[in-house]
Amino acid sequence: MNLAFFVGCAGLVLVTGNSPDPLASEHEELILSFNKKLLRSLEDQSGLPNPSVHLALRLSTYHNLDMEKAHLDRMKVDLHQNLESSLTQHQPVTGMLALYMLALMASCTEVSDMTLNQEPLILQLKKQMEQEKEHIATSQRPLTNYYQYSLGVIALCASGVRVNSHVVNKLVRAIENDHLKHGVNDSIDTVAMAGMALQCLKESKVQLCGASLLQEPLRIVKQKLLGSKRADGHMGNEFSTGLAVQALLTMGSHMSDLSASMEAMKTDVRKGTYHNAMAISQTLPALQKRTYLHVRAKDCQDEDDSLVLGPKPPAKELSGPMVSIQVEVISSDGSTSIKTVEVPKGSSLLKALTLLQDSQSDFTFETQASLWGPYLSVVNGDRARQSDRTYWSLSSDGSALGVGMQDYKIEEAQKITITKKSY
Ligand code: B12
Repeated sequence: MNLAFFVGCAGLVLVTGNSPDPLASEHEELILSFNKKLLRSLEDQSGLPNPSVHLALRLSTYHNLDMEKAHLDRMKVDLHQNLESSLTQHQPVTGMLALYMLALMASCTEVSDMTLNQEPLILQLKKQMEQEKEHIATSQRPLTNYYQYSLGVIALCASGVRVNSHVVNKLVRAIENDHLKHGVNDSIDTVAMAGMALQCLKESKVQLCGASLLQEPLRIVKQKLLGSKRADGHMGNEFSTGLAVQALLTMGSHMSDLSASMEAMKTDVRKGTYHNAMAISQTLPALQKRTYLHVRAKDCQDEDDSLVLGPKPPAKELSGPMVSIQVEVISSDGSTSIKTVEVPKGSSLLKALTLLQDSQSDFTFETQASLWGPYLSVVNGDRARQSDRTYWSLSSDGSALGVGMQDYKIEEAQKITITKKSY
């Protein structure tokens, strides 16, 4: 028989008879350190509070209740105001509003009592979904993307609201017609989110659409997720595996089918692949076998309060040798420019582009804040927009970057290509 108990801050130790299971305790140590890394990200209060981070912290087994409460309060003021002003400016906020609702539910806050610009929060999300649905009807694509559309369905469904059957049908069609893309490639993150949305609907007591309508799209989602598994266990890539595991867990997959993916994520944690708080927030729940659908049954009584952060480690100074990089910009009309800049080894791409902008009068760029960090939005005065389905894609020596401009570090000479693409 397995017995479980806590050993101070060292975490959970599983005991079989008298002998501790070293693998189980190693797993819990890893989770604890990963959880602390996510908690640490709350100390940076320069940007908006991140609802995805909040959601993951609340879904965890381990907590620092004071820090989580302070973050919840910041969300209710800063994020709330930001959403209100975006709504006033008629900007789509589907994904952010959905994540905010899920984060509130995970903190046992009654979302049905809350308002945004004097209207119920839930009604605001319903309206966003109506607009998304209308946009699909006229332009064959959501206003934002199917990742956010699916998050919207999850948030409505998890709060016990019936989701309009036309909204559901649009998601079902998108799955059947293979429209869940990241740029032009398959988006396993989006497939996973869509799968969780449909699974929530299937289990919902208020949903009128029959389980039979959802059976085929759920089968396609499961097949896509399992089919995306690489030899190293990742589904899609390092950053989609956590969401894919979550989705498969909601669909009733057994741990034996997911163990290779769990191992792949644990190897990533050990290697330090996940340093962006957003990446941690999408991976930690899966490592603890939790999913976004657990917010439906969240009980905030008698929670653990054992997570404690030590002093902040000092930031690393860059004083290494200089590295020379070429920066190529390819505009939508195909015109190309190439510039060279010297940067300290280990600099981020963001730093490199800033140095280039400071040294050359004919290169400029702008970024916009996002949950993943700075997103490259304007290059040489040319803006890429969600509304016209264009973006500035990033690659190095011909290979697409797997991370953004703040996380990508320049370790050696290379050619960075920034291309305006349509999707
Ligand atoms: C949709 C999407 C896109 C769309 C965004 C536009 C749109 N309206 O649809 C497009 C196709 C343009 C895109 C581009 C890129 N993406 Co993308 N994207 C996503 C996806 C599927 C959903 C994002 C979302 O809507 N979130 C919900 C809302 C509420 O959060 P948000 O932060 O407000 O969303 C905005 C930002 O996330 C931003 N965004 C999208 N991708 C990225 C990537 C980075 C690094 C940053 C800083 C911002 C950013 O666009 C969102 C909409 O405005 C995520 C999957 C995921 N797991 O999160 C991948 C994801 C975030 N993208 C990723 C990557 C790598 C990129 C690119 C860097 C690819 C490249 N080599 O060029 C570029 C960004 C380049 C740049 N200009 O800075 C990775 C990031 C991994 C990491 N560790 O950093 C993810 C996790 C996919 C994956 N599994 O690999 N993306």
